[in-house]
Amino acid sequence: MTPWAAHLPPGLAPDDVHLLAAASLPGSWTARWAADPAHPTVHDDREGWITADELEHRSRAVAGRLAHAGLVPGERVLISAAASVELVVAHVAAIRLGLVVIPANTGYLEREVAHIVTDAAPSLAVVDDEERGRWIAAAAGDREVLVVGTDVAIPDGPDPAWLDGVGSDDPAILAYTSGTTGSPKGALLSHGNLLSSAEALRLAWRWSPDDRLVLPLPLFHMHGLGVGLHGTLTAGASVVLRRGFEVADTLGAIGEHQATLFFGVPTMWSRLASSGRLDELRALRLGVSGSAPLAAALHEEITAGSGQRLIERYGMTETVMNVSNPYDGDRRPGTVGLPLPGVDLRLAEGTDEILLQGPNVFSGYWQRPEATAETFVDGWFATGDVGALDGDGYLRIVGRRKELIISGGYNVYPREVEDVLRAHGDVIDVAVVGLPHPDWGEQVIAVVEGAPGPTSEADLLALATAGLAAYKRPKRVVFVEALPRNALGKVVKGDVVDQVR
Ligand code: MCA
Ligand code: AMP
Repeated sequence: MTPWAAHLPPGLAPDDVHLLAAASLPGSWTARWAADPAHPTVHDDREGWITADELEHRSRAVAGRLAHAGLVPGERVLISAAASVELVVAHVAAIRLGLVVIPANTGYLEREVAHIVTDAAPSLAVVDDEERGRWIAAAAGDREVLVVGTDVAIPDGPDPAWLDGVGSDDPAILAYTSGTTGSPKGALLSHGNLLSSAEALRLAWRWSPDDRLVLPLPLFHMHGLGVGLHGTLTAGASVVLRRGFEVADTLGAIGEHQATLFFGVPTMWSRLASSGRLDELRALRLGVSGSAPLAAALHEEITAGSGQRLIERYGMTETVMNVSNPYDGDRRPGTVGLPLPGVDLRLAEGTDEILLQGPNVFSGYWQRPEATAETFVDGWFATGDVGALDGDGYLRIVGRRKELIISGGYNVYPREVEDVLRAHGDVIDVAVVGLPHPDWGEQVIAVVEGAPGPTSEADLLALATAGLAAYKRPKRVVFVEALPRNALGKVVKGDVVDQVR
């Protein structure tokens, strides 16, 4: 039996599943808009609801302006803004035009933004902050980059001839991630990658036009964008955007809009559980957790307090969504479930590293053939995560081969933080590690070899504040006489954790 058959709605067989039938994201979305033009589609607090028809017309108009400004398919557009209807319209316009969207975290500082601009050479930037716009223009240097606000207030133009003309192999999103090693690289995802994953989730989670998602996740990472927004548009459903997560705001929106769906990272679920207001989630049809491990005890606490049996799932920037607990059948705490429709999964011999194949798996890193070659083993994508399968095929993530800290659902690469801190004169060497933490899941800690001066800790934190987005900054600095090293002189991170735990 196909391992993912367990995800399919009753009456549907694997042979009936055609994840790429619509060919591209616009192929899927425009069919939904035409089928029900009056459907309330996207909501924010400034504009209220816009219908499917309004989204179609507004994104068409913005696509006309972008084409009039000279943008052609394949050119990159960097988008960095808080969630809003305007942002969604700009994103959808770029996707319909065949532009490649680079979603960038709004918390990035100049160094982080400049790296992306230099690497990806975007022709257009959509930002909601003037300073970020100036950083982008400065990093672009002599190469011209058009910087606009989320309203894309530039002259109108006619409908471009190539509107909605992309196919499944055409690139859609360039998402920056450090991958298993090295400096941030752009993972290039095609329309087929994103569409197949959104379709798989639509089937597996029974996502229907009647669903209403409350979404406090940012739209600059795959969880909010590839799952929350694209999933909504592919299902012809409705999404209520929030500008961030806060317990009272989220619960208020869920109640006011009679939401049926809520997706969050474990830190959000843990804050909801601590609020004592889990009961307010009772009317949801489905709650989902992902991006970082959800503790089995928290999973059970949520079930007891809300009646919701959460679905935990596993995804990655490079592959969108891979594995999920099933909608029908056992949702097992401590596991991420079974491969999603279309996904093949196996564990590497000897290391148990999770390997993936499927229409959701990206084709490579932007202009990094070597990094791309390293991450594919005999045609399988090596995730850097280590897994174990139980007798029923449920996957448990038991470790990571890559050096990565996941704090509140955001990825922090120790090497990047270490490089920023090494600039300080008191630092002989530094190891950045993640320690277990009740709110963040893992907390970023810098362990410094060197003799501390009177202002060392404050100086180091100031360096971090100047060079790193807030979520990457160490929450604590610990000085040690010597970092633990192996016979080759290499710092042993596991021993560093034991040293400061
Ligand atoms: C904010 N801070 C953080 C984090 N977020 N520090 C560490 N880790 C974080 N995740 C900083 C703030 O800037 C602030 O710093 C201080 O910590 C306290 O902030 P607080 O108000 O508590 O934070 P918040 O604004 O409430 O944010 C917490 C959050 C947020 C809502 C959990 O981090 C968040 O939205 N996380 C989700 C990220 C996400 O979308 N991940 C999906 C990646 P200061 O005091 O200096 O100002 S996609 C992915 O992983 C794959 C594909 C997948 O499987 O989904
Ligand atoms: P990103 O690079 O932001 O796409 O993060 C992907 C990584 O998040 C994966 O490689 C996993 O290490 C981790 N991850 C995502 N979902 C889960 C989950 N449910 N449990 C444990 N780790 C997860």
